[in-house]
Amino acid sequence: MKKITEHYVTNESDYLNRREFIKKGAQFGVGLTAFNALPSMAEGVYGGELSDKIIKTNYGKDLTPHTFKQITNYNNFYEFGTGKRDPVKNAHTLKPKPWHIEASGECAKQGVYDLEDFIAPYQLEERIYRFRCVEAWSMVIPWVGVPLASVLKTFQPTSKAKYIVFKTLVDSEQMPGQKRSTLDWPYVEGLTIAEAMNPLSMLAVGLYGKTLPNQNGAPLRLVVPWKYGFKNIKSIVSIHFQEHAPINTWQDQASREYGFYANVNPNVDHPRWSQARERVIGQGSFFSPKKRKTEMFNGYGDEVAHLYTGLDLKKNF
Ligand SMILES: Nc1nc2c(c(=O)[nH]1)N[C@H]1C(S)=C(S)[C@@H](COP(=O)(O)O)O[C@H]1N2
Ligand SMILES: [Mo]
Repeated sequence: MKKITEHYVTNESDYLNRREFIKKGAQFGVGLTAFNALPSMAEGVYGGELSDKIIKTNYGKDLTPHTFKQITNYNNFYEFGTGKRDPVKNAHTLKPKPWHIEASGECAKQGVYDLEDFIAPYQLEERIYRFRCVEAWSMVIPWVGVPLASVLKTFQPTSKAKYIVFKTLVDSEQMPGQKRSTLDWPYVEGLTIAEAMNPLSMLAVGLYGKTLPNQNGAPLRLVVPWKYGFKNIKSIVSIHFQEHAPINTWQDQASREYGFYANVNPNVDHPRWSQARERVIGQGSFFSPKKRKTEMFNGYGDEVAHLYTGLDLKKNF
């Protein structure tokens, strides 16, 4: 019995059919509540087991990832507070299982999907990517996830769909930071369909081979490594296809400072600070932090520069 409990709780992506799980639970006299009580402890802040069917890729094989501790203790997730340590302290109230994602708008396969069913068709991949926040700090993160392009193929956007728009959960019980109007909830982010189809774009379900810790956006978040961190929307519950460009959360907050594209660019400064260099988290000292030069498109120009030919990147920041 213990074995099955652990199996279900710790294998988020083991594609265990929900009905079969309920059957097994009944067979062993275990109710849903018993199972549901466990994930927040097992996965909670620290990340639970993922399927061992994760393939390694060449993405970032020459990069040295930051430690699990660094990646999970220095976060931006305003649904849990605005301090960098607030998410790790507060995100235990988020319940990443069960989790549903709604697909809507200009696509053939509209509907509400259980996360396990949503992710099941795809091969999980590990990809090590640079991560660059607009606040001029950076890390290297070993994500686990699936190419966003594969997910788009499943949902079949219509010819009218020009943009994909993601939304984060709204639930102030699970996300106590939403009791304050720090941002206009839900957090919203969008990409052009061409950006979403780029092979670099992924939906992450884990990092360091484990399910996403709550503070990193469990159970599903966007990863677009050539863009500033705020594009990488966390804890996604909605994917919507539409014809017109959305107004994204930070763009809405301060349109002079944050644009739609938010491509990492050392030549376009933020109105209040330079973007020429970045502070590498955990390197150097407090008084003398280690800095590196910001790379155009965060180092992913070969893969994405063609998306922006002819576009004035100073105007379209
Ligand atoms: N829903 C939601 N998603 C979000 C944020 C947020 O506050 N809420 N912060 C963004 C910002 S500004 C950054 S830098 C990254 C941080 O991701 P990390 O904490 O996993 O490093 O998440 C992004 N996604
Ligand atoms: Mo950020």
